[in-house]
Amino acid sequence: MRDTVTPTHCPYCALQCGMNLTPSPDGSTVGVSERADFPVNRGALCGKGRSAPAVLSSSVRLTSPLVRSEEGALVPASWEEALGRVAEGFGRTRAEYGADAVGVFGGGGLTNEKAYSLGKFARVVLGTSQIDYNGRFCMSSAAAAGGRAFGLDRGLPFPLEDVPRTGCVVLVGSNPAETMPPSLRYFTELKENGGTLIVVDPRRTKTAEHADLHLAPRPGTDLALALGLLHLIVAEGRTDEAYVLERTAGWEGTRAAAMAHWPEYVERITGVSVPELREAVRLFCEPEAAMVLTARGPEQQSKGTDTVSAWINLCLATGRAGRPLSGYGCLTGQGNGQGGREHGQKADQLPGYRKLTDPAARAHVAEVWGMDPDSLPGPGRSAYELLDALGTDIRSLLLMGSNPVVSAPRAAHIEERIRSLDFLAVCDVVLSETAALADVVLPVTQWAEETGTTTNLEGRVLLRRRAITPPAGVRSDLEVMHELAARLGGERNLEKGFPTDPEEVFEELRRASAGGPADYSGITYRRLAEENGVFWPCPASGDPGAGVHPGTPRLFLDRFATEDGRARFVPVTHRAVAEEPDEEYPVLLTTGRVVAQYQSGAQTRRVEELNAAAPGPFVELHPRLAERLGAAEGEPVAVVSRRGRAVAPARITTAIRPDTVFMPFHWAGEGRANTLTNPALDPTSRMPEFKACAVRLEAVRL
Ligand SMILES: Nc1nc2c(c(=O)[nH]1)N[C@H]1C(S)=C(S)[C@@H](COP(=O)(O)OP(=O)(O)OC[C@H]3O[C@@H](n4cnc5c(=O)[nH]c(N)nc54)[C@H](O)[C@@H]3O)O[C@H]1N2
Ligand SMILES: Nc1nc2c(c(=O)[nH]1)N[C@H]1C(S)=C(S)[C@@H](COP(=O)(O)OP(=O)(O)OC[C@H]3O[C@@H](n4cnc5c(=O)[nH]c(N)nc54)[C@H](O)[C@@H]3O)O[C@H]1N2
Ligand code: SF4
Ligand SMILES: [Mo]
Repeated sequence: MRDTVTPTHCPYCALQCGMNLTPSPDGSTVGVSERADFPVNRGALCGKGRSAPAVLSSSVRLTSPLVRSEEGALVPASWEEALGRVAEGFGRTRAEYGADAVGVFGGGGLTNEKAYSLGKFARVVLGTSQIDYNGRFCMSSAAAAGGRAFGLDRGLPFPLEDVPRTGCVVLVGSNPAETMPPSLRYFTELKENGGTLIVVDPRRTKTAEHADLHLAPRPGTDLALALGLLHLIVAEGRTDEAYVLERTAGWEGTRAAAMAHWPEYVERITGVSVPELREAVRLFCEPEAAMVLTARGPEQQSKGTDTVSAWINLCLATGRAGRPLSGYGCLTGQGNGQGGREHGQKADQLPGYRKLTDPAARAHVAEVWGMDPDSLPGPGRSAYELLDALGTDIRSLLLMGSNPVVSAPRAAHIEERIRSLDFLAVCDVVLSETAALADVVLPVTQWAEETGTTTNLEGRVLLRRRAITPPAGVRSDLEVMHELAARLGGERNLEKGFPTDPEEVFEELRRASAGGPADYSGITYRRLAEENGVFWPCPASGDPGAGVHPGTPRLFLDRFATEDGRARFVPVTHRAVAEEPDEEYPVLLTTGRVVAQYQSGAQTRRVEELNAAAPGPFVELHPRLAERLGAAEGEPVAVVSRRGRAVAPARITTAIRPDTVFMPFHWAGEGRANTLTNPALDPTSRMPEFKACAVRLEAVRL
């Protein structure tokens, strides 16, 4: 008899907590229970994970394709008609404007199989270079900085289980107490073991409450902060000279840049006092081993890449990378934030974390795809640039796994760009704010209804299993790509390259990734089921006698992934945020998350208990600022930037700097934080400055 309990993983964040699902006897609902065998969360789940089955229910989701009627309404249609319209829409754009006028926008929540197929679909079926995804808005700065320092980007180069055993952890702009609650245990265990926790955040968050030392810099000044710390490290003779000599390159330039950032100067820029800087250096340098972990705070800046480089430099100067229990890591965000950035939905990328501009990579992947490497398009635009080109260079868009009307910077402008498209097709599980603007909406299956792999923030590849039968009327993203390939490929039978069975897709992904930086070729569904996850790189063994590769939980212990095996210092210097406060816009706005909502809220705003816990947007501000404004707790305030105006109730707290306000970005409408945000892009990662823009506040008279 088939076991009715299915061990699987949460649909939301990159922790990818293990959970057991048990369908009710009639199959209409599914229960979540503890899955103690999965080591990352050891049974613990946050409220989002526990309530995730609510979004499987047909009362909140799409169960029929929708097409735009002549009167302009979205009306139910058959799959035949809906798919036909999509093929026709893309076909027309391609005929009129060329292949690059069709764009594709993907998501870091898509499984590896979907992300891989989407990248292939864009390049092989649509023949477009114009594909990017929401991961660009997520960890792209850390990825760029990690790549240039270590020669390889994997969010965490070690498993989370190493965290409690190190001596000190610096969490920079990361709030795991709200964004990955079960992971907080690793940090509290660190403290129980005698280690220390430093939290760098302009707000005293729930995470900061656990810190031995909380540094509250002005938003957008983490780069200066890291340079000030490095200055003190050098001045106090705390560098690890032997390590720097043996394992790194480029120290002199970085040392010189740090020496120019005097602690007093850094104090003026950041608002963090010199004694606090000294204390941070002491806590970080005294133990044998230490870690720096960054998240979106320092990364979502127009200098996010350099900022992360500054923190990596700190690790390299003190010998805290590529050694046991030491290192730099980025806490990635979305369910497949790691795998989704490896297999080709990024504008410049081919599967296996290969570069689209590398002739050898093109030749390898073209062979797997059965095509001439010369017909593979080149790199396209980054996410914001792609969205900004909608309705002009890009006339039609396929959107899979993102809700940019809520989550893109300068969202009112992006919404207008989306409305100006000739044709928009959206695959989603719910009618998101962006899907509501589509010409065709295709309702798809989700996590518990389909099998696929994700790669969590540690680089651990996991098997998410199908536990229940999807409702009638929905199809998987893989089926959608298969059907569209058939319709758009003409005589070429392109659908054969788009299997609908996820395992078959994974088998091809293994071959496509073989030999690349993110090598999955030694990983099979069977291994994933038996071993509870495998860390990449995991090459297939060429020699049958050699046995299987065990996977790589810890990277860089012997050498870094650069040509000479040394890590690279990258000299960086402080620069201001793209939009400094001035008389007209005197306050800095930063944005982020609350525990009970997820991202654009498309899924979690449809769950009753989560809405009860986090019913709507708010503006967090300091009592001094509130007083000046005449704002009272719970009463609406308007936040105005050069991009627009948003209104939400005041939440007055001393836990935030008096020169800064914070808004969560989970809501649409009047309280949409992204109406305000600045799309100034990092020159390397093309990350927008979500974490700092100049605003003014206005009291709203009721
Ligand atoms: N509940 C919940 N959990 C989630 C998500 C969600 O939407 N909701 N999303 C998932 C995803 S995709 C991601 S990327 C992660 C994000 O996880 P986090 O990075 O932890 O989340 P954020 O709230 O965006 O930002 C973290 C902190 O950065 C601080 N911050 C703001 N500006 C600055 C700055 O200039 N410098 C510094 N040092 N800090 C600053 C904010 O005050 C905030 O507390 O969470 C994942 N988990
Ligand atoms: N101001 C501000 N803005 C931000 C951020 C910030 O910190 N501040 N953070 C940024 C970050 S880090 C991120 S990751 C983005 C995220 O923002 P979005 O890209 O908007 O992410 P989601 O809200 O998760 O959107 C995913 C969409 O895909 C749907 N979906 C879920 N599973 C599937 C599936 O399997 N197939 C398909 N086809 N659809 C599916 C969901 O219903 C939802 O509509 O927001 C960015 N925007
Ligand atoms: S922490 Fe993340 S993966 Fe774990 S249950 Fe919550 S949302 Fe799901
Ligand atoms: Mo993210």
